[in-house]
Amino acid sequence: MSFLAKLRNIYRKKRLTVKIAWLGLDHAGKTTIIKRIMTGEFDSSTIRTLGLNVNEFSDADSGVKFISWDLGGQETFRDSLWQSYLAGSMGVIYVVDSADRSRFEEAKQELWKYVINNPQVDDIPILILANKQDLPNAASAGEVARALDLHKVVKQSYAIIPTSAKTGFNIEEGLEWLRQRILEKLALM
Ligand SMILES: Nc1nc2c(ncn2[C@@H]2O[C@H](COP(=O)(O)OP(=O)(O)O)[C@@H](O)[C@H]2O)c(=O)[nH]1
Ligand SMILES: [Mg+2]
Repeated sequence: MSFLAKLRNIYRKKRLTVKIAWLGLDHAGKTTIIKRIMTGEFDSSTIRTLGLNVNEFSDADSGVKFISWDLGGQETFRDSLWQSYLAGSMGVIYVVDSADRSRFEEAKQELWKYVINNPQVDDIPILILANKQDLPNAASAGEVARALDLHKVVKQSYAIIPTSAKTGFNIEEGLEWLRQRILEKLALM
């Protein structure tokens, strides 16, 4: 069963919208992965562009809302809409282009600035996707983890997994980790 189908049960029982924030540099693969997850239920009318780099995707059937934000090349993080969205999110998914080593440093800076060192994200689980594994020069998830300094993360619960939005490799498996964290959270609510 797919990620959305599994979350549908939560929505039917609790009428609770599950919000998930997708972050990463532009071109990492966020939109492609979201479309893949929403295949069959996805059409362009479900995308709302909230700002220059922000898109929202909703699935009425499962009550799942994804908001996707391109990081990089922006000086401020003052967008109050975005801050409140992050605060109400049950998970953060950070997508990295594993084949673009020239932007690993930038990906690390943005991850630490907007996610790991952001007080709004202190108790939100973080799933990092080392995407584009189908490309021959892609760095392994271990290499991406080292480049992002993940061993220094202490506050949050996180996981990093290799994926390919192109082939679909590991996407449902990776999201399963996040779904388990969400279920644990809901059990406490
Ligand atoms: N080879 C390969 N290309 C990918 C993968 N994921 C995304 N892309 C491509 O990378 C480009 C940027 O993807 P997009 O989803 O728009 O990135 P976003 O800016 O993070 O939303 C597009 O040309 C995608 O087709 C992947 O896993 N493998
Ligand atoms: Mg996009």
